Amino acid sequence: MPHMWCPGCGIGVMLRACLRSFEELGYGNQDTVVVTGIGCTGKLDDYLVTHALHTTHGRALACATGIKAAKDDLHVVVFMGDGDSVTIGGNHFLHAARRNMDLTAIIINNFNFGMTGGQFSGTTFSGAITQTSAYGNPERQVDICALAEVAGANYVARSTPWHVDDLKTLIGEALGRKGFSVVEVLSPCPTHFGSNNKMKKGTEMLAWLQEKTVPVEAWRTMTPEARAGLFPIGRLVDRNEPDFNARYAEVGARATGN
Ligand SMILES: Cc1ncc(C[n+]2csc(CCOP(=O)(O)OP(=O)(O)O)c2C)c(N)n1
Ligand code: SF4
Repeated sequence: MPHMWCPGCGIGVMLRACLRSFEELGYGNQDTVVVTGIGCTGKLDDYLVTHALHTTHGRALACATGIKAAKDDLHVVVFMGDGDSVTIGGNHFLHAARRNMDLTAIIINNFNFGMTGGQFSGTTFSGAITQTSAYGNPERQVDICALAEVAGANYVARSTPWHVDDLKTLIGEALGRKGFSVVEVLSPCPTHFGSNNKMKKGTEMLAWLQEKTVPVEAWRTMTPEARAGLFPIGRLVDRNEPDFNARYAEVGARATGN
């Protein structure tokens, strides 16, 4: 199918893994709502026939929260870039996790603002070269998965398009969990982040992602020094706290004496 993404971009690989999981879980176009923000990732609803809400930049989780609070029977799946989710949209990310909203957030973390030309975002690591940090990013990066965990998400996982089978499994698990579930997909943007950091080809970025990631089981045995600059991948958090709608229903029952 013709699409807008650059050669070597990871978004299409993630979308394919997700659609295979939709099919396996029986998610149909009447009971599924895809919510997106603005960016290369946010464009993916153009290629779907589900209900879709293309929101403003950074507000996808706020809109998805409203949908889920009103229509608990819908599957609500939110696709965002690292800008949408934890930079301009960081406040909504924190509160969706804190409320444990029954949403699945799938986040393409390509370490920069892809659509607008490769400026640094909240996940760009220190020293990285971007369009707005020609001599190295002076800021430190947000760890999306750690943030989701401490804020209260039920399920948190991380993978990459290099690990495509694991990626599909983790997305399927996230979709199947109640409460706020997050899958961070570390993803190549060869056009901007890669080009700015000596990885012009998608294959070079995939090899780099392979080097930067460690299965979480091995990660747990490593010293803090050995972990520096690496990302644990796999299922990082899996718990079963009540979601927002369940707790709201309890309050409703108390209020009405039922
Ligand atoms: C309120 C607002 N601020 C800024 C923009 C400009 N803008 C459009 S997309 C984007 C960044 C997209 O980056 P990200 O969310 O990481 O997605 P990617 O393109 O990398 O998939 C920005 C800053 C906008 N559309 N709206
Ligand atoms: S600019 Fe980057 S994120 Fe956007 S489509 Fe191209 S490779 Fe993908």
